[in-house]
Amino acid sequence: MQTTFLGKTLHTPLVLASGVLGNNKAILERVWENGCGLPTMKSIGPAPREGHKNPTVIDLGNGMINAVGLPSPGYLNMEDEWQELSGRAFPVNASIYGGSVDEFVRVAGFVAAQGPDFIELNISCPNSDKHGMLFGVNAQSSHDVVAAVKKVIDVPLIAKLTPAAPDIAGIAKACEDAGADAICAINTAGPGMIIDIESRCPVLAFKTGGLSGPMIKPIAVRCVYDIFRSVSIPIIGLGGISTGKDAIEIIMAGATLVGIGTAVRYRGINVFDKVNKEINDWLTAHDTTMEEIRGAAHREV
Ligand code: RRO
Repeated sequence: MQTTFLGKTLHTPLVLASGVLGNNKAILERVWENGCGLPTMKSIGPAPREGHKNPTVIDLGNGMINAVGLPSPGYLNMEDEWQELSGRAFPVNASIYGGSVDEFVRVAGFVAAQGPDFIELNISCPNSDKHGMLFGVNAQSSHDVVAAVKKVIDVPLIAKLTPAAPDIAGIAKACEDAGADAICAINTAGPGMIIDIESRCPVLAFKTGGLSGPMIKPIAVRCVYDIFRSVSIPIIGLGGISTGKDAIEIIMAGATLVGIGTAVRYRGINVFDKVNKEINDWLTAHDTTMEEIRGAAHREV
């Protein structure tokens, strides 16, 4: 199921969501070999950062809550990773974050020079009061950071958005106007909180965290549906996609590519091959194609 995305040919329409499997070449290559068309790296930040204290990830059964806390070696301390990745045979999407427009620009400029196929601007992380989501909940700051980064890179830019924005379609439009080449929606939802009633304490050490997995799929589908109506750039749709039918649903909302994150934990690393097969089986049974169903939910009946 070859797909063209921003001028690149991907062997499948499935994307590994950022943050799920880290930045090691061997693991990114393994997901690609297992049917992922575009592996995304864990967000790279401006300085070394440990992340939050444990526990950082809790499985809630119908999804997960995480406050991993943006751990990163920092963009200047990844020589080994870039060296390894330079000889790769697969495409890579490098996710980055910053705490200011200047930091985003610095990290993006450096990372773009290391040869990723795409740069994903993470303006949507729920787990820091300083980085990420701060930008993506406001149209002006989203526009400003995209416009500034766009000036210093010639790699296609994908803006990753948060469902916490009151008007995600307006944010997507602001990113498109600033020069974003694609939108990725959604990052984790919330933030949420779980409390252990015996100890009477929030379970996560950071107290709050982003929600992912099946419980957020309707939010992701609504966000992609709204974004599709407000922009003409392609959308990577993700948020609770676990099966071929989930993928078909978000494609009908308007997604060109489909991201998978939490389902890697639930269905294993070959979830990509499984979902590709399920998409194909559904398309064959309905005698249709991906192109024909993209945005189908917008047609007047
Ligand atoms: O590292 C994290 O805590 C994290 C990030 Br950067 C993000 O973008 N989304 C998320 O759910 N967790």
